[in-house]
Amino acid sequence: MKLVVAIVQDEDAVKLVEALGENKFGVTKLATTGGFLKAGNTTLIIGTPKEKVDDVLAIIEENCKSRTKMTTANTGTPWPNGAYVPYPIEVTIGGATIFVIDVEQFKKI
Ligand code: 2BA
Repeated sequence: MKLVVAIVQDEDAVKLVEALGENKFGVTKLATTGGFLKAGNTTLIIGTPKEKVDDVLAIIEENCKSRTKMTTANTGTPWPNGAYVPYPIEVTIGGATIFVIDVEQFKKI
């Protein structure tokens, strides 16, 4: 048994959950926040037999796109008045960030 933890963009989450459900995978959806952009994203946890992990990864790949987003960063050195000046930067957010974890026990009580 494996646990697939997939952090995906909110824009892709609904159709990804639908596709996983259509393929009979159990999935739990969590509303999460990225540490860098401090914007909402979605984390899915999917428990699955290890021989089905590749199927889960293929469904994630089919349903998640990478996108660029603009954000702001502060300059490294402050102006004489002590203020940091924000400037725009573009970041590429991956289609999904995925961890595959061994499950020691799986029980439904
Ligand atoms: P965020 O932390 O909001 O990061 C969004 C995107 O910003 C990242 O996309 C990356 O392109 C960029 N980024 C992140 N940290 C950066 C930094 N220190 N300097 C410059 N750019 C930076 P992804 O790498 O595709 O990550 C998408 C989301 O997946 C992340 O949202 C975070 O929620 C999660 N994530 C990524 N790597 C992770 C990890 N090692 N552990 C846990 N969560 C992770």
